[in-house]
Amino acid sequence: MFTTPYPETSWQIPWLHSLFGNAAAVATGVAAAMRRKGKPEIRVVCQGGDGGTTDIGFGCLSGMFERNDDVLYICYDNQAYMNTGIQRSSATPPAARTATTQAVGAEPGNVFGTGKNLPLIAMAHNIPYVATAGVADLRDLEAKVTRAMSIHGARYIHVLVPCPLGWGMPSHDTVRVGRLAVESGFFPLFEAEHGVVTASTPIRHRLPIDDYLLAQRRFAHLYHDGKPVDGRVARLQAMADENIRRFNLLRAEETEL
Ligand SMILES: Cc1ncc(C[n+]2csc(CCOP(=O)(O)OP(=O)(O)O)c2C)c(N)n1
Ligand SMILES: [Mg+2]
Repeated sequence: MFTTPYPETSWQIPWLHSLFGNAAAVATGVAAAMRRKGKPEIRVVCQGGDGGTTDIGFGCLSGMFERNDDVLYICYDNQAYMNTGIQRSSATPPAARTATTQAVGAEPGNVFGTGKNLPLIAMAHNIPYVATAGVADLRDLEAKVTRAMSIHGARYIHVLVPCPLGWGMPSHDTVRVGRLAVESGFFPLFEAEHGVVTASTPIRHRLPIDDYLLAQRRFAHLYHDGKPVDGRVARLQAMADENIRRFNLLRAEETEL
């Protein structure tokens, strides 16, 4: 919405807004209309936040994947419903403080063992292309969009986008924190085709999860005087370690996956 405040638009191509819940279905319809009009060369890109993608529009998106509709769907994941006031989404990581997962009670912040991993769910639909990307390496993002646009059928790119207000960090740290998410292993960068991982970006300088968590006030309740207050930091570290193992992120050189 911020790119198109009436009567202006920053898009120099045709665009339309859908409802929150039906973005993927609307994109499917546009692609079908273009096909029917004999203009299959017109490509359709659909964009949504993590709330719109992982929760509210999830059913329509799964349908779009399942039918292998010719649409590239891009999710900008800032890990909560940010423009309505930082409510938890199913992309909010464990322990994170949001307006609806306050840092109080027996398990402060977002509950462990909840949420969903949309890139892996997209892969489970066996669609032609799935990728994750971040804001710290724009060449990587560009290459993945270019690759996605060279393919037909349902494609999905999941971009981790730090939210200074929601994550509790200065705006000028956006790229740094985005890089820490990747270099700690907490957010793996990879590509997959037809459900199989085909590439992943190795971590150049592996960093402890503390570097990522301590940079954000949404995780401040996990530490006292810079030291973890309980075992939850270790659980988050274990999640990063599991990503590193699963996506082979610490290899010395490129190897076949
Ligand atoms: C069906 C529906 N439910 C709820 C809303 C209210 N709403 C508007 S924006 C928003 C949050 C969006 O979160 P996300 O998709 O993650 O985007 P962000 O603001 O974080 O970029 C919500 C809940 C709505 N517009 N439509
Ligand atoms: Mg969001």
